[in-house]
Order: sequence, then C-alpha cells, then structure tokens
Amino acid sequence: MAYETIEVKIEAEKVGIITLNRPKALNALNDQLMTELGEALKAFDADDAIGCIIVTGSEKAFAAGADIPAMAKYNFVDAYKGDYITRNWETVRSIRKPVIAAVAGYALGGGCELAMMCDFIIAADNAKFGQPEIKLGVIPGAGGTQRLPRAVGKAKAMDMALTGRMMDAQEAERASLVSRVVPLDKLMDEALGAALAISSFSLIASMAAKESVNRAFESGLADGVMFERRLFHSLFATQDQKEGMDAFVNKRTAQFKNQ
Ligand code: CO8
Repeated sequence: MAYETIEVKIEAEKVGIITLNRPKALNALNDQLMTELGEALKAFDADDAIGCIIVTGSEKAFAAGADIPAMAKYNFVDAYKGDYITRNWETVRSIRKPVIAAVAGYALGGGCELAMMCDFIIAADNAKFGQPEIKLGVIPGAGGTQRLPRAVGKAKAMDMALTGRMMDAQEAERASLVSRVVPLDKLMDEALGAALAISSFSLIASMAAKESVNRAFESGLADGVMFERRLFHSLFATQDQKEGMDAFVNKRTAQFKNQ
C-alpha cells in the first residue's frame, strides 16, 4: 500500500519500521497519518516474518501532537458524534506484537500519548516529552491523563498536565517514562538492536509477555498473577518452549519457529 504520511520498511527481514513523515508539521498526527499508521501496524502484525515493530519520527520531532489546525474547527458534536480525533487511535493498542517507540525531539500531546501506547520507549538525548493540551484549552485525549501517571506517578503527571511543561530525556528516564536514553545518532541502532533481540525469541512468548505486562495495568495483583500463571502454563504447550529449554540443556542456540 502506498502511504503519504508515513514511511514503512523492513530491516533484517524481521523488524518492521514505521517512520512518521509530515516534516513540515513536525509529524502532527492528523486523521490521514493515524489511519495510515494503523494500516501499517496491522499489516506488520499480520506478517508472520515480523517479530517486532518500531515506530519513530524525525530527529526534530517524534510527533508534536494531534493536528491543531484540523482540530480547531471541530465543535463538540463533530468531535463526539464523528469521533474524528479519536477513532483511529485505538488500533495502536490492539497490536499484539511488541512495538517500540524510538523517540527523538518533540513527543508532545498526542505524540507523547502515541509513544506511551507503544510497549516501551527508547529516547534520544534530545527528546522532549509533554502534555501541553492545557495551553490549548483542552486536556489530553488519547490516554495522557491515564498512562502518564501509571508511568511516572501522580506528582509528575499532574505537573505535566497542569503546567504543560516539557520533560527532557534525562528526566523522562529518571521518572521511568522511557526505558533507555542514547545519543541521537545511536537511536535507531539501539532500537533496532532491541527489536532484533526480541525477534530472535519465540513470538508466541513475546506476545504472551506483552499481554501479561499490560494486564498489570488492568487488574489487581492477585488477578494479574493468576493471569500470568495461566499464560505461563499455556506456553508449555508450544514447540518453542521445548526448543528453548532443550537448547539451554544441550548448550546450543535455540531456533524458535513461533509454534
Ligand atoms: N499540529 C499542527 N501543526 C503543528 C503542530 C501541531 N500539533 N506542532 C507544530 N506544528 C507546525 C507549526 O504550525 C509549524 O508550521 P508552519 O511552519 O506552517 O507555521 C511547524 O509545525 C513548525 O513548528 P514551529 O515553527 O512552532 O516550530 P518550533 O521549533 O518553533 O516549536 C514546538 C516546536 C514547541 C513543538 C511547537 O511547534 C509547538 O508548541 N507545537 C504544538 C505542540 C502542542 O500543543 N501539541 C499538543 C497538540 S493537542 C493534542 O495533541 C491533543 C491530543 C489528543 C488526541 C486525541 C486523539 C485520541
């Protein structure tokens, strides 16, 4: 499929890379971009060769938020009835393979929310995160008030949502919003290295790990632990479990077949 607002490529035949590409608008997330992003994510999710997906932007901006001029003209009925702004955003959450956000530059508003919808964030040292919607007379609308406090705690989430200030990459790492910070020129190497490592393991196991970690945000501890245990037990029905453990016992490298 030909895309206009994103670029899509496959690295090492197993990592899908989606680059947001509206440079003149700092990758502002309009309806077309979110539709194309959703299509590309679904295509990689359905491609048996792909073990991990990276979503990235430019060196200046991962994404500077939802498209403000496009939003500016909506009234409540447009926004609510047509679901214009929100309708394409849920796709990201529905992807079952691991998705890494490789963030350089601005990740603001919907850009920060998009990064947080991914499974983890690797940041360049020039990354800046923020939820500045308050300055526009609104609040975050794609999970910012929910995922940010789960990542960084109430104090910082309130600070960000109420003052609209940005958090730099170092603060974001200290606050556990991002898993790693690397020099800008190493960002894609780092993200690709992580994606290749993930792709070398059993896809069934990585999907189960993703599902189980995400469950931690949806349930109490006892329910979450039981959910994890059931998934853990179920993995003993896979050939990949036999292969992984046999390879360890026999001191060889496992060859997972995602079965
Ligand atoms: N939407 C549209 N265009 C944008 C956006 C945006 N969010 N951000 C930047 N641009 C455009 C600018 O208008 C400018 O275009 P032009 O050259 O035609 O004037 C171009 O990108 C470059 O921007 P600047 O000249 O402003 O660049 P600076 O380096 O001076 O500043 C900033 C960079 C600080 C990032 C600045 O552009 C800025 O503050 N942008 C707006 C950030 C913002 O408020 N983001 C939140 C938007 S609201 C939101 O995301 C709600 C999410 C709800 C999701 C709901 C769905 C479920």
